[in-house]
Amino acid sequence: MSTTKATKRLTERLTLTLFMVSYSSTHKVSSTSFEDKPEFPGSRSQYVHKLEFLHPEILQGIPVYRVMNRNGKIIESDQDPQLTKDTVLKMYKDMTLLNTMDRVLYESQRQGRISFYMTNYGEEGTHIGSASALDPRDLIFGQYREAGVLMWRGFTLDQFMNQCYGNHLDFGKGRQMPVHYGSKKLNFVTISSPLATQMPQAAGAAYAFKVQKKGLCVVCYFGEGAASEGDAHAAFNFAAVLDCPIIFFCRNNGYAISTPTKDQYKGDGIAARGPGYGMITVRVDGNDVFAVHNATKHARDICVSQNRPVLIEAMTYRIGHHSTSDDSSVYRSVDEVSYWDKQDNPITRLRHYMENQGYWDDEMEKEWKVESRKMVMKAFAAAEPRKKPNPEYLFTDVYDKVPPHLQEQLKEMKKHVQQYKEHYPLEQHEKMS
Ligand SMILES: Cc1ncc(C[n+]2csc(CCOP(=O)(O)OP(=O)(O)O)c2C)c(N)n1
Ligand SMILES: [Mg+2]
Repeated sequence: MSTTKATKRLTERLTLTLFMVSYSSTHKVSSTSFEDKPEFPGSRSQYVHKLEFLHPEILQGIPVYRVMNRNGKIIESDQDPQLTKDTVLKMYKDMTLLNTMDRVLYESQRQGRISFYMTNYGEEGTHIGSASALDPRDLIFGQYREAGVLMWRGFTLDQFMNQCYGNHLDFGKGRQMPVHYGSKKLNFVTISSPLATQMPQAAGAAYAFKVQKKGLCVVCYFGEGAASEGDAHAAFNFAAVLDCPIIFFCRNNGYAISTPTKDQYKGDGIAARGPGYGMITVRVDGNDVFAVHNATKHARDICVSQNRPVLIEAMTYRIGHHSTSDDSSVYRSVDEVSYWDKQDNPITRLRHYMENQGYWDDEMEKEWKVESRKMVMKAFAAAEPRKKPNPEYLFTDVYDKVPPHLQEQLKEMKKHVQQYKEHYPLEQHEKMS
C-alpha cells in the first residue's frame, strides 16, 4: 500500500472513531466500547469480525419431547403426569370412540349417505392429550381434523352425526360441509374450509382475552400444510408482538393432502419457525398422549401467567386418506402407512400403559368395542332419517335483517322449487313458510 493510501485509511479510521465517540456520548450508549455492542433497533446481536453465514444444515434438529416409550413405559418418572385412573380411561375411551365414529362415518360417505368425511386416524393422541390439559373455558379454533378435542369437551355422538348429516338439529342448519363442527357452549369456534382462516382470528381473540384480563387462553390448531399460508405468518407475528395468550398447536402429520413435508419446507419443521417470531416453542411426540398433555399444560401456564404465545409442534402421522376425496395409495406406500398404524400408534401405546398399570385387559377391550360401536350406530341411525333444515335458511343468519335483494332471491327460490317440485325432495325438509 502506498504511503498516501495508508495515510488516507488512517484518517478515515480516526474520523470514524471520533464520530463514534461523539455519537456514543450524545446517544448514551451503555457499552464501554461502541464497537462491542451494536445498537441497531430490531436486533439483539453482537458484532463479529469474521464473515460467517448461518448454515441451517449444521444446526441439530429440535428434539422431540416424549414421556412414554412405545411399550407404554414412562421413561423418566418425574415426567409422569400422574393422571388418575378415571382420566386415563376417559382418554382411552375417547380416542377409541373417535376411531369407531370415523370408521362408521367414512363408510357412510362411501355408501353415498353423507357427502364428505375426514378421519382422524393416527392423530388421536394430539387431540386428547391437548384437550385434557386445557380449561374448558379456553377458546378453541380448529382446522378440521380435531374432532377428538370436541369429543373430550362433551360434544355428543348425536351432535357429530347431526352435523355430518346436515339435518335440522345441526347447529349450522345444514349450511356447512360435514366435519365443520362448532359449539358455542363448548367454546369451539365453527370450522372454516379455507386453510389458516382460523389463525389470525385466533390471535385476535387471544388479544381480546388479554385486554379483558380473562385469565384464559386461546388454542389454535393447524396442520403443517396450513402453516405455509400467509395468514399463519400474520397470526404468529401479531400474537408475538402483541404478547397474546395463545397456544399455536401444529399437528405435523407428514402430509398436506398428497404433498409430503419434504416438498413443503426446507427447514426443521414448524417448530424451527417459533424462535424467529420470538415465541416460546416445543416439539413433542404427538403419538404420546402424556407428552402432549404435559406440553400443553405447561404452555397454558406460560400463556396465562405471562401473556405470551407458545408454539407446540406435535409430530404425528395421518394414517387415513386426507379425506373421502383422496386416495393416498397413489402417493405413499402401504408399508409406510402400516408402520405408523402398527408400530407407532397413539392408541396402542396408551393401551400398553393401561395394561401395565392393571387398568385394562382383553376382556374389557372386547366389551368396550361392542358397546362403543352400539353407541355410534344408535346416533347414526337416529340422525339419518331426521328432516333436513328449512331451505329458507340459505338466506338467513348473515345479516341481522334479510336485505331486500336477498328477499327477492328467496322469493325466486320458492317459486322455482314449487314450479319444478318433482326435482326437489322437499318432503325431506322442514316446511318452508
Ligand atoms: C386456502 C386453501 N388452499 C387449499 C385448500 C385445499 N386443502 C384443503 S386441506 C389441504 C391440506 C392441508 O394440510 P395440513 O394443513 O397439513 O392439514 P392435514 O390435512 O394434514 O390435517 C389443502 C391443500 C384449502 N382448503 N384452502
Ligand atoms: Mg398435514
